[in-house]
Amino acid sequence: MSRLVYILNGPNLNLLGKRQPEIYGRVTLADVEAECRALAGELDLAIRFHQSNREYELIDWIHEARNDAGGIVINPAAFTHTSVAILDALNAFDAPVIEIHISNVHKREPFRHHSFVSARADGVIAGFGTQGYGLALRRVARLIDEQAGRA
Ligand code: CA2
Repeated sequence: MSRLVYILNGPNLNLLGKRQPEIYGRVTLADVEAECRALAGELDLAIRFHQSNREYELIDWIHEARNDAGGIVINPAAFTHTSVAILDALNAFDAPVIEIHISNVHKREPFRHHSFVSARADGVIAGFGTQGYGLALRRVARLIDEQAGRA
């Protein structure tokens, strides 16, 4: 299986570290990308790291991942709670999918308790702050290794 992993981020995550630090912390999305790149090197993974405020762009990246990726880590942000279209796209992707949320969505408003994406995700991480990205990447690496008979 390919060792390329897509790390996809949904709407408003470009504001990470710049607003609402009490919920999302002070780490920026550029910091998260740098941490993921360093960890990917250790795990012998390649990554493509993207953020968009547009649902169709996230869907297009998921379609692109079908051609060449061995896994997807996705924080769909608010689309988590609304998007059947992103769920449908992920259902057409055959390798591991890990859903990640920076905050503990279950401790927040009831409308954040339901995720369409969780119906497809192989694992869900919530409430570990931005550290969750690294945990998700480690899990995808393990699943790829297991698939390849390396773990
Ligand atoms: O906890 C998460 O990672 C969320 O996916 C973040 C989404 C929210 O809609 C989900 O319910 C949970 C919101 C992302 C917005 O990120 C911001 C970061 C800093 C300042 C403002 C927004």
